[in-house]
Amino acid sequence: MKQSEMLIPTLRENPADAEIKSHQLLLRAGFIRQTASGIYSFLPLGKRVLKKVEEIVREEMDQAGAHEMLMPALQPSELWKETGRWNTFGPELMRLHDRHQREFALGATHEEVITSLVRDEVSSYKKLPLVLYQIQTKFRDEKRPRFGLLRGREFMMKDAYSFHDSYESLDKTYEKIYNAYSNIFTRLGLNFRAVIADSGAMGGKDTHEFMVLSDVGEDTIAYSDQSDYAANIEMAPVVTEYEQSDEPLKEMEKVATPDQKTMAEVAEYLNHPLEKGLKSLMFKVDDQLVLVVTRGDHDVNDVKLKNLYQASIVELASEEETRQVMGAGFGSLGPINVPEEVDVVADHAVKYTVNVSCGANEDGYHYVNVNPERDFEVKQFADLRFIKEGDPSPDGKGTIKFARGIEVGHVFKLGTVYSESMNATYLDQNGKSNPMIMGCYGIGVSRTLAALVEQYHDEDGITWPHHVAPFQVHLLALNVKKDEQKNLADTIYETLTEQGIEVLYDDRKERAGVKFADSDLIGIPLRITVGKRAGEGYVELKDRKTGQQDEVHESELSARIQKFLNKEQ
Ligand code: 9G3
Repeated sequence: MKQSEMLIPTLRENPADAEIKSHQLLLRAGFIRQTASGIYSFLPLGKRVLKKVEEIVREEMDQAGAHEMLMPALQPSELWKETGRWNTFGPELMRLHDRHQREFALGATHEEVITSLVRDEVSSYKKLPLVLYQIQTKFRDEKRPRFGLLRGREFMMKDAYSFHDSYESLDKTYEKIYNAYSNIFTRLGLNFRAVIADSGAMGGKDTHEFMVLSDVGEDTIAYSDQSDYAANIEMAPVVTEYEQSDEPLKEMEKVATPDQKTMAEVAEYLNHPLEKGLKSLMFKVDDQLVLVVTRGDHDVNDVKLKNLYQASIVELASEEETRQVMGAGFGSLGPINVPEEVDVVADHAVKYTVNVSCGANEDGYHYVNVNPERDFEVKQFADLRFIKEGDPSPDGKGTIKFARGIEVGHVFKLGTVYSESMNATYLDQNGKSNPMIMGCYGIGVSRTLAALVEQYHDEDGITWPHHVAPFQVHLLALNVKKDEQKNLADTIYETLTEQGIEVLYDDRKERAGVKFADSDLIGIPLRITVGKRAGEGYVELKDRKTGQQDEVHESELSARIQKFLNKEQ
């Protein structure tokens, strides 16, 4: 391809609103342009990379026995009403009316569409298992789109769905696709971990997320320093064995704590460490008010709270709602004398506290020397806190450390959640009707592209891994006005193209400095520079990743390039 014919609008500077490297570099190297907040155009270079990532996904999904199809982005609301998700999803689900005023969703995912299709077309166990996938645009109206392709409102996803007549069959497919994902992210050269995840609103049981390790990742991974245990912090169980303190119980006392609001302020004022205080937060769990009590040095894990109540929505109650029912504001809440309509639940660690402080449910007052069981009741103790670095690993081996991750894949064992609500059944060999057992499996394809740039860049620009680079070779003619340079570069371009090598030919009338800077930004793995020594047939080869460069005569060029392309990353 000749750059003089293409659209590759490179930028010298980082655009103001681009905060992370992948967002900055994809804009500066002319791979994407923003059309609206969270909505992007893929320019030719970006589209070529997207296609290569998709091809690797396709190869591995086909290998795993999945069959590609394509579903519509426009989804009739009726299907989402069958599963009840038309109402459980809020403004994030983009909706519109057609010319007849009928309601539609723009597809955020396709469980409803695929299940209604399979319900209509499959009715016998003989047709199962069935594994279908698509690579298609998804729409999710994120409240705060940010970080370029990492969190967009329109993005490319590979989503697969499997249908089974037994959980053994589901397990087999799940494992095949889990392995296909490992192959995909390995072939892409990504530093990833498969972590145990929380199935959240999807119901079902097993689920894993594929995380690319990155400091800009929004997810936190809790992993063991002595085993391959790794889990999304949202669900990582706490297995700490708290020791029973033998400190004698003291008389409970009410003390004034004027204007002391936060845990830290109260602990400071009452002169005790954080863990000798109780933190009480008021949540709305669906329509139930729940006061969640943790030790002062722990944080409430709202996902664990949600799972404890099997709730759809969990959010912090507002201060006025809290004051109305508790008679006090956020800084003075506690588990003593709580009105009936409020559930009080506590993290396991609270059971082992002795002589601690807690809010008195009266502004500006706290109790000290409070002891669980003696001074307050809880509806139940449960694992309700986030795991912390240094906690014992849930698999019993080593201790927990944290890492940030970008979620690029997520696989779920759904079970019959969707097939029951949509009545997608099959007849088994005894002629009995059963709900199909399902799995679903996603990869954020455009997000994966951004994750690649996060992992593969240096101070000069992107350093694409060979298999996904937009081109294999970048050919620069430094001065196209000089015949010997232009003729040699033209010849090299034709020869390599004939050999099936993908060449981006910078044939523009630009200064050498501009060509070098653009080439470093765009990040094609191998650069050929035709310059001053073109007359003698010598060109310069440069490896974009290592920076190594040397002079090569045009007669050896093809051999050197083949050697470079065959070299494993
Ligand atoms: C929605 C909106 C956002 C959503 C969903 C639905 C996430 C939703 C979970 C999944 C599960 C799997 C198939 C591929 C792999 C992931 N965000 N999820 O269902 F309406 Cl607005 O998408 N789907």
